[in-house]
Amino acid sequence: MAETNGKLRYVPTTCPYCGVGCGLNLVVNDGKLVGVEPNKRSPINEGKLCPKGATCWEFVQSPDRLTKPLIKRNGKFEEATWDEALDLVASKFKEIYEKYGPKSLGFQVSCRTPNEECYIMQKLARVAFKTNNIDNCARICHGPSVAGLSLSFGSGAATNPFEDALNADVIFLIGANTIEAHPLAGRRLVQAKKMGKKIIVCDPRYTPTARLADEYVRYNPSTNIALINSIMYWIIQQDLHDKEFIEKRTTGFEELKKTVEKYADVESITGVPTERVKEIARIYASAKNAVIIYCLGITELTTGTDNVRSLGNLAMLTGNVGRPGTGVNPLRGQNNVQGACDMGAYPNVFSGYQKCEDDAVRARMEELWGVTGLAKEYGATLIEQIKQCGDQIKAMYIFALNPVVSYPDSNLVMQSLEKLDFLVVQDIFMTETAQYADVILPGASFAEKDGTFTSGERRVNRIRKAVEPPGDAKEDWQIFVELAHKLGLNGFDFNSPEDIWNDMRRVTPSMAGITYARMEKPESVHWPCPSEDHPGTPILHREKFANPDGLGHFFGIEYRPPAEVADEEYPFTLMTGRLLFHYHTRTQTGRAKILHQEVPEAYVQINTEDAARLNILNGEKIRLVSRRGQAEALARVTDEVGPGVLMMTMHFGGAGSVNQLTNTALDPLSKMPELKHSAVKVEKITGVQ
Ligand SMILES: Nc1nc2c(c(=O)[nH]1)N[C@H]1C(S)=C(S)[C@@H](COP(=O)(O)OP(=O)(O)OC[C@H]3O[C@@H](n4cnc5c(=O)[nH]c(N)nc54)[C@H](O)[C@@H]3O)O[C@H]1N2
Ligand SMILES: Nc1nc2c(c(=O)[nH]1)N[C@H]1C(S)=C(S)[C@@H](COP(=O)(O)OP(=O)(O)OC[C@H]3O[C@@H](n4cnc5c(=O)[nH]c(N)nc54)[C@H](O)[C@@H]3O)O[C@H]1N2
Ligand code: SF4
Ligand SMILES: [Mo]
Repeated sequence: MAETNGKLRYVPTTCPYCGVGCGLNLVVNDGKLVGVEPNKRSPINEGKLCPKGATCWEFVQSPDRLTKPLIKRNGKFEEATWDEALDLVASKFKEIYEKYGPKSLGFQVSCRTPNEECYIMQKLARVAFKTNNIDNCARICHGPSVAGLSLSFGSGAATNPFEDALNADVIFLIGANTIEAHPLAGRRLVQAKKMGKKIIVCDPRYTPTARLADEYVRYNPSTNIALINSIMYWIIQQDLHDKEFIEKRTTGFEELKKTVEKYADVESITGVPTERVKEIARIYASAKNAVIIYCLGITELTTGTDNVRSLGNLAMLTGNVGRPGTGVNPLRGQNNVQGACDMGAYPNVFSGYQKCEDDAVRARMEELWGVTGLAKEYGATLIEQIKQCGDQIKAMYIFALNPVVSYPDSNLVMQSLEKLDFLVVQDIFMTETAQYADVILPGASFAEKDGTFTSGERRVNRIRKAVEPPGDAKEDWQIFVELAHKLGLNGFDFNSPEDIWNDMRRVTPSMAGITYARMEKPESVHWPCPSEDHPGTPILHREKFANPDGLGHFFGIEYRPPAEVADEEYPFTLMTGRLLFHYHTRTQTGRAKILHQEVPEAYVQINTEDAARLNILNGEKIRLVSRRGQAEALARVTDEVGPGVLMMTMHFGGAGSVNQLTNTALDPLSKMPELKHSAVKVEKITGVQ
């Protein structure tokens, strides 16, 4: 904690980083943040925080926060008044809309910012410009979870709360490095282990989470479907499937059974011997209660939606849905990625997943919002918007995202942004992406505004204003209100985030019962919550699934290889991911001293045999080259990845930016790019370093 005059104020709020949603108090002294303390009353983190949560106040006070609107003139940013900046944004967007129509605009919504801001941005885009070109970064995160779980269970959200893992006998983790990426959910795994629960971890990499496992299964990257199908084959073979559950609550079992018959032996694809698959099948299926927890190792592939549906199959096959200690749980990544989707920052749904294509839904929204002509058809997704820049899309509004570092194929992203007639970036820092903007709007950080974040367990948590934004920076919701007024829109007379929340509740049946007053309790409320006397719904699908027929749907799903596989020229498989101390593009964690010092530079894990063969030493800087670009990183020589496999950090920009290498090939169902799999070659960097 920084120095203080002893008169401290404690403001309860929610961590701005990951989707666990830990409760913390911001400590304020003399109008400035001086530290944080964990909220002991929060049932989520029970008085604990991870290193990111514990330092989340530091970036707020960084001297290089954006403090004034900036307009680019003759290639240089110049300070401007809010009126100048917003007049320009309003007139440019109007002009382009009138000239080229609704599909010429792209709106990219953050998952870092409160529900209220996601809601108002999508409302503004839909009402003012009659477009569905609205998407959020769930597209490159848990888009396949939304798509896959919706198809299997009728709802795209996690089925059970984090702490419910303690009620399971077996915890099946796949493609999730929870100890580093969701540390306070990881704490539940440590507790479960102490209670004698069995933990299975399937990951191509031996991660800090894998170290917790009773059963660790290493398999070849991106062969998830082959592995899961084989596990299901051996469950059925060993007669361990739940016939009563299948009969009463599901449909499509015969199709599944027929498909998995081809997957008795998958060693040639996955690298896992059949006896081992049989054993894992027995352990998972014999549990009274077993929960599946997964993350990006499942979703960030061109098979993302199929991978998720395969996990749905596995849970239903063993009757592990709808009770404590069971379910299929995507660990939602960003602090408000669940919320951004719930709020309708999506190209085919309004808030609460009400479908735009449904005439009755649109008619109701038009009536409630007092407008006409809302768009019906599916809009362009995040990466599709990038690909359409300069062609179909002429202007773009990027709200609290850093695509130049975080989207696949950075060179393509930069070229695309350059092709736009007009780009607005609304951020709290001058990012790699903001450099491409025509107008930069300075927003406010989580500590400088009120609102709500919805965590990965569908719990809606309050954030509260502790300090004022720096300089002329404005709370982001206010920027949207003012822009709406400049555009002459009705229905945007909001005086507070709570006003916006109430407007959202009015149009969203599944959230209607969650008031700000109810969120005063540290445990808050889980949606669905249709009325104020409804207790909320921590566990989904108890009696029936959310599909229209009330049943869970099995799908027969075939294994498909990734879009780009290693070959003679690019012989390594590159996976990408996170480490404990950094968050995404480091605009925030890079400004927390301790976190920066822990890992100041990009690194890549390479297997000991490969390193020896290529004469690469631990700690040496090496170059990775793909068909799209190149990046440099320090080599970490290790057996945590197998031969032929590399794992590089995703957090660094510039020369160490992994997305210079990654592939934009998309999952056909969810449009997720293949961030977790591309083919690269490794080069030594010669000369003095
Ligand atoms: N410290 C920190 N925490 C974060 C974030 C952060 O940036 N930093 N970001 C947050 C966000 S938005 C998200 S979405 C989550 C992500 O959380 P995670 O998904 O848990 O994290 P990742 O490191 O991206 O990837 C998880 C694992 O996928 C594995 N993997 C890669 N390919 C495959 C495969 O084909 N099959 C399987 N089974 N596994 C594979 C990798 O080895 C890696 O261990 O983390 C959240 N929490
Ligand atoms: N290769 C590879 N690439 C990946 C991934 C991977 O695993 N591998 N993971 C993907 C995933 S899961 C995700 S979620 C994305 C994340 O990608 P991004 O969301 O683009 O990454 P962030 O760094 O979180 O960007 C958030 C931006 O919002 C700003 N910001 C934060 N809070 C506020 C606020 O309150 N107001 C305003 N105005 N601005 C704010 C920050 O300064 C920052 O610039 O990256 C994806 N990219
Ligand atoms: S686990 Fe996630 S929500 Fe909790 S303190 Fe760490 S980053 Fe924040
Ligand atoms: Mo994410």
